[in-house]
Amino acid sequence: MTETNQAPATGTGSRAAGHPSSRGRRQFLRAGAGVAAGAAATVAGGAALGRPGVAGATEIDPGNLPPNVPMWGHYLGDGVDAEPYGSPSPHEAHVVRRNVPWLTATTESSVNFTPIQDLHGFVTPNGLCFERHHAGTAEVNPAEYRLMINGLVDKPMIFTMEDILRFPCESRFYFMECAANSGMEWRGAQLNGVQYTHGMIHCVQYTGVPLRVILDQVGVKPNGKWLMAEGGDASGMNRSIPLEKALDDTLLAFAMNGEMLRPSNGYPLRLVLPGWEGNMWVKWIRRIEVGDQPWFAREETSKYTDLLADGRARYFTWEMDAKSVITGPCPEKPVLHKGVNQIKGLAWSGRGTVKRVDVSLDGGRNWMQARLPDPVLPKCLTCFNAEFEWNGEEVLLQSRVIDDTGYVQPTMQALQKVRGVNSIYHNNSIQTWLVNKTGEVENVRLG
Ligand SMILES: Nc1nc2c(c(=O)[nH]1)N[C@H]1C(S)=C(S)[C@@H](COP(=O)(O)O)O[C@H]1N2
Ligand SMILES: [Mo]
Repeated sequence: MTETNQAPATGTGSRAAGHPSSRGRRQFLRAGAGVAAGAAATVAGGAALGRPGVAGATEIDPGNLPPNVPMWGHYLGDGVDAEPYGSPSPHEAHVVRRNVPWLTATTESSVNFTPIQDLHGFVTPNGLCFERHHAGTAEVNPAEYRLMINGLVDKPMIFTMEDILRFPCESRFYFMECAANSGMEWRGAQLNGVQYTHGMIHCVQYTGVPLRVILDQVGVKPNGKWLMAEGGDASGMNRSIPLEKALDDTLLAFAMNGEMLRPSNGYPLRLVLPGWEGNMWVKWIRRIEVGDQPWFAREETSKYTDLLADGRARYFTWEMDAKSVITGPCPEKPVLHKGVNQIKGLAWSGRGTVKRVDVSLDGGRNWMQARLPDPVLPKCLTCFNAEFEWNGEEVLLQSRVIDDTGYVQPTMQALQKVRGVNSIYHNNSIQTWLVNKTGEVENVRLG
């Protein structure tokens, strides 16, 4: 799975010679085939039906077709209270978080991925938000929960959940991306699915108390310039945070999408650092210490630093640079019919607001501007869409975001000039999907 395969015929020989302009651009590496099996099966299923446009419809009972009344119209359904906490239709059972078993040795120190190919709009449902734990999910009893604030403060304090809930709160939509999202793709196309290449991201509406409100209670001393946020899980994961960010838009969040946080996302209280790398969003937060310099904790020295092309390591890469990806078509969502097809995707920027998204059908030579349906919010996932006409030819799909700072999402080649190939974190390069002649979609690397 970690090997890449050189595409055998494409880009060389007589076919490419017939299209001299495309030579060179059409050299690419294909992703390993392991994860692709599911996608391939979907294509085969769709094709076997011989009815373009009815993707996913497997068996249709002719007795159910209009003007007949389908089975479910013949009897009383479940009443209210059948399910006090609702769940999705059993027909949506494929829309789940997934992990990559070979990636980590245990599930307690691991990650799973949001199925972004199956989501609509920019909000991630709570049960589908990817999880990243260093020591599993802490089972916190909110009645016994305490948040301590100490260090360079006038009055060290300990807060209960009841205390926290007495302060004025705010509700805001933010994306959170793990710095390791797309981290497996640095040396070439690896994982054949957008869930795996880009699924370490979620976007929910957080409700919480601005951290500045709580810091006001304890009074930060004039020499207090840094905070150390510490988790209450068995990993005690901690990160240094500059005071300016804490006083700006940082939240101590207790709710996501209208209900209390899920245990795996930090119940009952987590840090929300809009636009910044997921690792800093300390879950089950138990302590904040105020100091006059950063702590250089494990997660900001041995981990979450970026080895550059010149061999030096860059630390404190807080902001998540602008990034976008097409979530359909993608390896999990093949092109099922000729004619007009929809392109949909997600774009985001940790430095501000998405300004424009362009889409290419030819691997980045020509670009067309995608639509950005409302709302376009800062530090939040932004949907984009466009149409393309498919006539059965190969297409190299790409998207490229530009944010309101003027930053343009780079190609992998441009990124590697600065970052080399030994990076893990902060890969925000342009993704290429090859739509081949059967309509199947593959993760490929141009170059
Ligand atoms: N206490 C604690 N906080 C933590 C972690 C952890 O393991 N323990 N993981 C971090 C990492 S690396 C990420 S990407 C995010 C994941 O948040 P999520 O599980 O809500 O997606 O939480 C961060 N906060
Ligand atoms: Mo992370």
